[in-house]
Amino acid sequence: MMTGSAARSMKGRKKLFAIIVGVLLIVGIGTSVFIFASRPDLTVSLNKSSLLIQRGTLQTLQISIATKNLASGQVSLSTSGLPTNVTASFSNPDPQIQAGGSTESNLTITAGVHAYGQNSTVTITASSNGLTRQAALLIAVVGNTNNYDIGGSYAGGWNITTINTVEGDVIVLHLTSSDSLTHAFFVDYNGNAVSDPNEPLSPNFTSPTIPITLRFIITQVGTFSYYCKYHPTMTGTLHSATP
Ligand SMILES: [Cu+2]
Repeated sequence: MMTGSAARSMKGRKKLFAIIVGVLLIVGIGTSVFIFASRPDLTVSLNKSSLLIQRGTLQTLQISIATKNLASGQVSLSTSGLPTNVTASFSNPDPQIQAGGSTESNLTITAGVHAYGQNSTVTITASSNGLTRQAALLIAVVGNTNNYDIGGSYAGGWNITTINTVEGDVIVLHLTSSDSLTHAFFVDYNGNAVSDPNEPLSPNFTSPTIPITLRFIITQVGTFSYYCKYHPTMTGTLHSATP
């Protein structure tokens, strides 16, 4: 059983302890903020995070580089992870940067006539005075657009049984049902004869006269089958080459 004065002194010690912890926390946070604020830093940023580029064309982006608490010097810029037959060049690959200053360079991305690649993450690296920072740019190379009017029936199959294309091309199908039955077109990239989430699939269509449209980009190279989702005997072959 604690006496009244013992309880009071216990309360006093707890209060003192809380004050000491509070002071230590404030000093600690203050010191971290100071260290963080005076830490040398380099930032690199792009005016775009993704780029859709047509085969055989080029596009120019801006890169901004800034420093904080870092001595003046040269910045070296480089890229990695470009899609096949895509090149990158900097208007100024080694810009000078002042202490606490900023600089810019243009980055020109050129997709050759044989370029392809749907989901390439290109890394832009900037280095100066021992610090290295990176920015990411997602690039997809797009090819030509090819339209096909495809009709299909359960008894007769598809009226087009071969599609020749190249990776990166855009395929636009105008689909009709010759027998008014319900059909749905899909490309079977993985060869399991069923429609999977990452494979192009049309909505159902039943009209012999009013087509529905399926638009997709060829993302793979190889020979694949296409089917009707409801009638596996309705098949065709899609040949996709490298551009
Ligand atoms: Cu069908």
